[in-house]
Amino acid sequence: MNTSTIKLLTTILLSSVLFSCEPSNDTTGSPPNRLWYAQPATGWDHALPVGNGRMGAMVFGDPNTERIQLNEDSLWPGGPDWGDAKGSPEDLEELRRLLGDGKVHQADRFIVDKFSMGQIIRSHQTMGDLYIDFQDETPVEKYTRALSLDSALITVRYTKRGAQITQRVFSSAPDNVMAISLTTTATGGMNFELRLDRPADHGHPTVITSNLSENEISMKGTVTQYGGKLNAQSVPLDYGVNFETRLKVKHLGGSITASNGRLSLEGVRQAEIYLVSATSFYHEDYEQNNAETLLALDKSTFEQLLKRHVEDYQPLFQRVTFDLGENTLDSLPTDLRLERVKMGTYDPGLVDRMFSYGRYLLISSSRPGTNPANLQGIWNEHIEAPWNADYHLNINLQMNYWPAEVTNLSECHEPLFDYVERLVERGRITAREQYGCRGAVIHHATDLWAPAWMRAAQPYWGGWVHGGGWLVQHFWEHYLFNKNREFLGQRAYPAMKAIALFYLDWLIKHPGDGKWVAAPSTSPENSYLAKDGERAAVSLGTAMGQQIVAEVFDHTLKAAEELDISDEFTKAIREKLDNLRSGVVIGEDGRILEWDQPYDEPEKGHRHMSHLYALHPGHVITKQGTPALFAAARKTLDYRLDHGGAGTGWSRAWLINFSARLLDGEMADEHIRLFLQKSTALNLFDLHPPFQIDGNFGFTAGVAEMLLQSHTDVLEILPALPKAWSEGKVTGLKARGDFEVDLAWENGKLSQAEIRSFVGGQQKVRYGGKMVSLDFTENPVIRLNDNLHVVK
Ligand code: FUC
Repeated sequence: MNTSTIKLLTTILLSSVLFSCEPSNDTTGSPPNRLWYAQPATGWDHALPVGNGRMGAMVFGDPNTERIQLNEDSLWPGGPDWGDAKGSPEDLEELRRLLGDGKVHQADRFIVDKFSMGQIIRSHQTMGDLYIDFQDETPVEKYTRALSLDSALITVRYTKRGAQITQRVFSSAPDNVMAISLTTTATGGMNFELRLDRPADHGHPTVITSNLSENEISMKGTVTQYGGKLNAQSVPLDYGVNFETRLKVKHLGGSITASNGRLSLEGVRQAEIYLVSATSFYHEDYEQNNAETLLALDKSTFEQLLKRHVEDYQPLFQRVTFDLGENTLDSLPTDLRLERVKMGTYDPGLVDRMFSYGRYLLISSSRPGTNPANLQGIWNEHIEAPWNADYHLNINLQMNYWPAEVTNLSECHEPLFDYVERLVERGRITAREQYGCRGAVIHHATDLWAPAWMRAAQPYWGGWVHGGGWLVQHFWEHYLFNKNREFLGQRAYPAMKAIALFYLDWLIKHPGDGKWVAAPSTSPENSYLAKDGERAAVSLGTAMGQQIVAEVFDHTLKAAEELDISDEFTKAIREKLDNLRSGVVIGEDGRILEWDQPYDEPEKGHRHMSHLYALHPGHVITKQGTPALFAAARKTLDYRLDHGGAGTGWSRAWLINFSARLLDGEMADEHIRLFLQKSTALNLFDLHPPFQIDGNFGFTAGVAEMLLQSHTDVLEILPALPKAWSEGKVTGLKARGDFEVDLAWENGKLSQAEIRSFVGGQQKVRYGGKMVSLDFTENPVIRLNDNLHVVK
């Protein structure tokens, strides 16, 4: 054992002794489902997140200079004015000619030159920071900082000069406010200064004012991006979303004064700080909106706001519980617990915490009426964030929503649908002007303004047209899970139809076999070695492209059938689907081909495993239905992993989902361990690195997939349970067909399953090699034992 290991073990031992009596600060009682720490955050990804879907914060819990980093989901520079299309249908013809002639390097250059808007810097931005300066460095004692997942509340508590200080923070959806309360038991109260700040954008600061009569500070401005770039050209953006953030403080005892944009409070025993924020993206009259929100707040106390917040949050969060029966380590701070895991000790309790955390993060970053969760959810401290904290559509945005249906947070999926509908509208212009196609095309990355353009400085990461094809599957899945016909007819079908229509026009006949192929095509972020041994990206079809087109056609036809639609359009899809080039072709070495031909790969362990889309999130490759492909998928994954695959957090999270679909609990478990060891920050945020939230959501979805699957016509119970999860229980998971499922297991074996149907009908259920067919028409609730016998 080296000295750092000994030091760590001693810390862990001491902490468990010191903190084993750390009381629950939960509003809901025990057992506390929380992340907690025995010290202030040492960095941004040690701080704890709260959010109401639109407004978020990272709470550091610093007793000297507290920092609460603030976010709002529409703080973007620029506008919808950077165009929709580049290039022309004639350019597309030329590109296809080059490909047909095997001039792939020329095709690579051509696609970028003619169609791409190039590299773009236009980023989601931080709202700034609230600082609470206590200006008192007296050491504190009995420090705890906790995020309760049960009540979406952060509590920081410590003693300073013998007095106990408590800080609570939450972000309320029903009251549209971020609320902070500070209390002290010191009879003389406490002194502190409040200030708002925002990082300057290339030397351009945001206007901050304070107004004593209102006990207020406000911060107003326009989101700019003076370092903006379009197509590698510097394009300073001095326009964007206008915003106003207002802070109002109420205090008990003591006094308050304002100067230099700060509020100084002296001798107060209690302070309540309310932050509201509104933007021109959501409201033309956003200042008026803030004024109304603040006025409404006057009618409630902090405790009433907290009560309403918890009452709003809990019905979502409590729909699902997951417990692996290992809560003995809850007395250990979360960062130390994670350190133990990184050193090789397994901790199932941390796995169920991570699962719940993913649901907490989705509820906190994606609520009806907000923008969808971006690459960082809503938590972003930058003016120029990594990858602009935007919407990447070649896996990342989709992964954010993988847990939405199966973990019973269907409403949290809604911002994605609103957003995709905006994308489809702009994508219609792009499809028509750029390619001469009907319907809508959506490329690989976009932002608040929902342009559907191609954005590629390099063809291998940007020359991809299947963002829309992948995204509309979410509409179909939402329907499968909820069986809401109105949603299917009014929202899902029109979106699916727009994309299917594009593909009808986009497909060409492959010069080799004459079958329909989506070309030009790339495989997300990856390249192949062309005949001359040089890297190339664009090709005459890719596995993922073909798989997505097939799925769009198949699901659009199914949707049409449900809606009793049969017309020229459905006929045309049927014809093309029947003659579509397969996207799941097994190569000579037994792996699934990623491109239209078996090329050599320069990056054999590439993080994207796009050619396995048909295994997950697609439904085509299954053990029972396609055993040869199932074996080939396994081989494909093994090969990627043998060459150093799953190098990013989200990639590892995808592996958990793949393993579950391969019905291999041990493999899933291994990737869970590796995710925690290699890709998890101290606050349990996923690390690409840096922080990228997709991995958190992918993790939660993957765990759900290990417990319950419903992507075929069979509901699979505990399909990938690892040995390490010898006992546990999960309640409230959802299955396609509108079922809710509770499961309990002991010694690695199912002890009871309860399946609740909301629409009735027949359903096949499988567990441990046994299958039964159940009729829910008479009995909407059916309980089964490990033999799948119905029990009372
Ligand atoms: C995809 C990935 C990268 C990164 C970026 C935001 O394109 O290939 O790893 O996650 O999105």
